[in-house]
Amino acid sequence: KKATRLVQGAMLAAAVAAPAAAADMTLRGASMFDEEHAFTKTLREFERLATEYTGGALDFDLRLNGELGVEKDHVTYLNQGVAVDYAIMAPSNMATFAPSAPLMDMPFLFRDPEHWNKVLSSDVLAPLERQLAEKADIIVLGYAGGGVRNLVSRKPIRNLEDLKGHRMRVMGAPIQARIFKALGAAPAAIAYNEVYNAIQTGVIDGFENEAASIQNLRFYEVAPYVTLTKHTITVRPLVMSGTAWRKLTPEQQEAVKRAGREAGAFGRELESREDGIKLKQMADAGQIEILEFENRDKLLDMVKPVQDAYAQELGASDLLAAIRGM
Ligand code: MAV
Repeated sequence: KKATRLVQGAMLAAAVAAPAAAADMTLRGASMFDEEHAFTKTLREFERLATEYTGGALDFDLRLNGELGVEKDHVTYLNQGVAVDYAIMAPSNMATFAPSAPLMDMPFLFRDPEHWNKVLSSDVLAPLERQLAEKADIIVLGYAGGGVRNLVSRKPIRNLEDLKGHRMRVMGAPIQARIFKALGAAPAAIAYNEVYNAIQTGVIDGFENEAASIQNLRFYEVAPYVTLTKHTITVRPLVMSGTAWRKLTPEQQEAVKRAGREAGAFGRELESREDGIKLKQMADAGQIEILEFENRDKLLDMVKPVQDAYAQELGASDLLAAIRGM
């Protein structure tokens, strides 16, 4: 009896001392990777900052290792307002809900890291954010990314000749297949969690991806050749479902937005800094062989008409011109 009362007393004291300890709401997040991946670290930073800025009003429950599926699943959940409240994802996975979102994910969009950085530090992508909110009910809080995507294959690819007819997986957005078709490859949209097996069984001969993910999911085990086409510098929005967003007070929305923006910047710095390091780690460990692509500049000329046509179809020619002009 006495012991119970003591415990109750202690609990009461603790409650009085820390009145803000209990959160108002728990938000569930999803990552396809473990704690080591830049996306997961970015989401952790977002949680830390959002907790701080809301004075502990929000709790976070982040599910890792693809427990809640791949990004293609996450985007459906976010759109429906079920199962996942926040995540980081490739805009190419949002194509079904917001057709112009993949524009920010288009291969050869950015000249170099400086250009990429300039675009992401500006508000030039605001029209795409509006479309995401209206059509997909998904709120962009910030931008992570910063990995450089290269060809990853089971046979060496060194030039356009090798690329001819190359059976490779691309992300689901039609613009991805169009770009790689224009380069002579034979692209197929395959779910990310089927890529490893598809390469292993010879259904495809490769795909394209960035160092952080090649390493985290051990794609090098089945596709050890990495060809430096450097065709994409990734833009990976940190997003929240409109359903979760509307449950927040205006103050909490502001806090979460600030946390998302800052966590995104943290993630961009992290992933872009680690990109080359991770490639080298895998090469030094004998996991990958790094190859140059002959006449890489020629690829730019080949895809430009495809980019132009795609932007025009979306009514986004001005936006593309604005991005290119930065
Ligand atoms: C990498 O893991 C990330 O860029 C992720 O956002 C993409 O969805 C994935 O590749 C992919 O290629 O589907």
